[in-house]
Amino acid sequence: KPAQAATANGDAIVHLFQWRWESVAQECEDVLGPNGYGAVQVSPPQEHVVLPDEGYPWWQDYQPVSYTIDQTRRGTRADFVDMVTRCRDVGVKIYVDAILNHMTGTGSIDSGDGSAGSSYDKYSYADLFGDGQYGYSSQDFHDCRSDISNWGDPWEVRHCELVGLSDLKTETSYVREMEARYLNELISLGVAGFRIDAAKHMAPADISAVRSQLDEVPYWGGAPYIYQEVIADSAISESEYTGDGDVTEFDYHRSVSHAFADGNLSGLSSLGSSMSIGGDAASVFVANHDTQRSDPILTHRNDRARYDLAQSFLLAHPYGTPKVMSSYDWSGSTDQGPPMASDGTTLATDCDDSAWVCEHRDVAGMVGFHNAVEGTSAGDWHSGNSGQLAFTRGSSGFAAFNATGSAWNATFDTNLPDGEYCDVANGTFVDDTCDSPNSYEVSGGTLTAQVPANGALALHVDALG
Ligand code: LAG
Ligand code: CA
Repeated sequence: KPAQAATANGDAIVHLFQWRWESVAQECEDVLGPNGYGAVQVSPPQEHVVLPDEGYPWWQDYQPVSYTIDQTRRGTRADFVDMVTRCRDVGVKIYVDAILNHMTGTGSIDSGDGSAGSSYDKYSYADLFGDGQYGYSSQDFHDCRSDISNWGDPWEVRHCELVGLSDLKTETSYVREMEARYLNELISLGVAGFRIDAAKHMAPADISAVRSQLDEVPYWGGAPYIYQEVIADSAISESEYTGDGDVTEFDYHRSVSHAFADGNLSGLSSLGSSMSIGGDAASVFVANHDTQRSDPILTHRNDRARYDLAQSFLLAHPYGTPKVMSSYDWSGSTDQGPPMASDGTTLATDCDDSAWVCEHRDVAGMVGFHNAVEGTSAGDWHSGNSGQLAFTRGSSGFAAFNATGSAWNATFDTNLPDGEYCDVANGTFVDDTCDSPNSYEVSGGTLTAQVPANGALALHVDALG
């Protein structure tokens, strides 16, 4: 076991959607590690279909061709390994978006060569690991070879095809073994967790069976962190999956997004208790790569200030494990891929280029808040009007949110020890340096301040001075 050079940061995740591996590594060193982000969710690292006729859409990456961890549009295996190591060395874990439910679909291309050169067709994949030893053939896919039509029937949701994608027979020991092999190879490269894509479309027992075959994470130790993509409805609930890890809580996404979009924060003080699972099992977010396209409530595109405010709230509130979105922008169709070269491979991220939104940087200071207040509950709720809300996190932090068009001038009872605090809602606090335009004096626990219009204020005990 290597010497532990870095200690792990907290639990906050950032989804660097579609970033190249080398850009993720650089961001870990420059921004994520120093600000306390705990992990990056990276886009799928397995060989995928390549769809030039459809303009190399982002979603080609959700159609796996093999479990080869090489030659995706985001880089090579060596780039991937280098990223895991460089992020680890600054305390940041890598979580992989793992596609276990399906392989490819019938789009413009239903057979051909994948990004690493393996040939495939919809129900046949000759070489899953690039060693000529294992494949999938027709018998490894469910017999219901048509789209899910009755979403009220859990059997259909799990055994028929999701948007025409060939549906793996995940109840068989062979498929489970292949999937565990893939995940264990990622673990051997240092990957510390998995988002289970389309978990709702797999029986919980199938996920359990794969999970039980997983190795311990090297370096950090322990089992990999698992969070499962389940858009719960009346047929399938989050609680069916909590035995295997965290579960996405879409009610949280809807409640928080609507509250900040509408400028009505009054319901947020009872947020945790209105969810169907406990915060310790919930994976929470304001937007994800699907909702920002197919069902946008509040995104970087419609109201950047309110969206940033909502992502700050996500990091300030105690419910769930927060996942911050970091997007690239699109001008036309929601299918549009990330900034790319003419062969469809992704370009390095440049946060100064507006094509890459990099909104995780806007809330970087709030990650330190999230880490500093860990273990405390939210209390002392205070509101000016319905668009304004403030709360304490024990005696470790105080945050105020103003989703109105005018500044909120108030005197607050913070519970904080007396001192001069850096306002991490408007800047960062790294290496004892406050890089924020504002700092505030707390005296006798009291703070007199102006919370900016469509803005926030946040103080915590690890950012004094
Ligand atoms: C997910 N979570 O459970 C991902 O978050 C979501 O982004 C994935 O859909 C989905 N599950 C499958 O992994 C994405 C796009 C789909 C796309 C699919 C496969 O949102 O639109 O489907 O990835 O690439 C596309 C076409 C469909 C076509 C299908 C098969 O849009 O029209 O039927 O490919 O060819
Ligand atoms: Ca399925």
